[in-house]
Amino acid sequence: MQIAGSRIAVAGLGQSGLAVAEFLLARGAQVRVIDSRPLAELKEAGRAIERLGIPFELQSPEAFEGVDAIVISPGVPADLEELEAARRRGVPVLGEVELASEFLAGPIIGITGANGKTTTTALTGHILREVGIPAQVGGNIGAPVTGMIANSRPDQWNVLELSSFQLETIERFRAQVAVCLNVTPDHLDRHHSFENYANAKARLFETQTAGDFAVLNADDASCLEYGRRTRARTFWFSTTRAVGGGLWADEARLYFEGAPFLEIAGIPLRGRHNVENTLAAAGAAHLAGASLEAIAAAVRTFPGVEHRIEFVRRVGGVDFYNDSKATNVDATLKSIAAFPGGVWIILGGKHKGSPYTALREPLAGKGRAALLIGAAASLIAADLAGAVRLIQAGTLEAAVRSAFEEAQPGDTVLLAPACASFDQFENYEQRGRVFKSLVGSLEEGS
Ligand code: UMA
Repeated sequence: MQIAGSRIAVAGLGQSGLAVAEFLLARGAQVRVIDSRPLAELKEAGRAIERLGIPFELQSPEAFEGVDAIVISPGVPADLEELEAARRRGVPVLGEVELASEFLAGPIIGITGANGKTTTTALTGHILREVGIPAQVGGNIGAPVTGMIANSRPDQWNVLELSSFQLETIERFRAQVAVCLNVTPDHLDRHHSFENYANAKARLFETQTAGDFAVLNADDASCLEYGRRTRARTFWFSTTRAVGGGLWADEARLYFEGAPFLEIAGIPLRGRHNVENTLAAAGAAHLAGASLEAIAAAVRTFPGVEHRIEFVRRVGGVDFYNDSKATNVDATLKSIAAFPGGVWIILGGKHKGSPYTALREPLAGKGRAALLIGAAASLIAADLAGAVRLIQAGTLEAAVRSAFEEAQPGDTVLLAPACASFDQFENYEQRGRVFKSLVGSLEEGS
């Protein structure tokens, strides 16, 4: 893509938009930034573009006129009418990841899935670094791919967590090793249907070529479909059965081609879903050149990921866990499955379109109560009525206080909200930090 001298609009001024604007400016483009929120609300990113002298426009049909190309942030829906109109005028509309991939040096491990992406990405990066294979980690996990270009090198792997929002718009972006963990309903508010959501993730496998690898979950129907759609060689993993040429696990160990290489007790992460994540990370790292023995040693030293079933503190015999990253029902189900019982679960936030009824059965068995917060509280109450005791807490602060007042030694208080955070927080990270600080201020014996 011709950048120097081109007029390029960047839609969405979050982390990605800022990284893209800085990158394009440095390469001589005439950049303009567009956001649906006024500049004053855009905090650091707003101040940064003011410092750089990049013009800003509030989102409107006119703001997208008079440009040669448009680059969109992951949070900006690709089917916005303004973008459709630009396409009709012949103006290319690129996603942030698509733009970045043209300039990113080095091979790519791309990791997607409804749940487990962050843990698997961090674990893959950790393994590669531990075994001495150069790697940098980014994407949906925190650093926009565009922000990784400057540090990229031909001999260094780029381990990227990729969301459906980032994959929906890829055309030439290609991962030498592409991983999918599972596909369960998420982001239906944005993608409108499960089929669209699964098709967005499918792009990761459709852009691969014959020399690449697709690391896929043999227990997941969408992954089986991706295996049919890709030109890459498939490398399967399973937590239910032995798979030829791939990785699998029984209740005690992980195996590759019939030989055990890691005992499950050696994985320092709670829950069966983390066995799945470890299989996928091991597969990707192996395809990037790591030996299974070295992979096993590296897995044992993985410190885990913040906001992912993160142990916060034991107060008065009650354990507090932060799983703020559980932003959909499937992630919350996996979180509950990681505990034996006695769970006070904090649920709620911004509704994402899926029902909560799947939580009834596990909560009837393991839940002491569900403490409901945020905009989705009444929807969740309707879906869970009669299955578990419900406490309308409203805020995270009230939920932590009520749970602590009533929980008995041996119980667990778990923030695993099954919702996005944007109704009450900036993002799931801030929600997790607020939870940890509330838990940090609880006093023993109070
Ligand atoms: N905006 C518009 N017009 C719109 C919609 C949004 O202008 O129609 C603006 C918003 O006002 C806001 C900006 O777009 O100012 C935000 O853009 P963004 O949502 O793309 O935010 P970034 O800060 O660039 O963060 C994105 C990812 N966010 C989303 O996909 C929603 C981050 O993933 C990612 O870490 C970051 O890029 C770096 O790659 C977060 C996330 O929640 C963690 N991801 C979802 C998930 O994991 O479930 C997919």
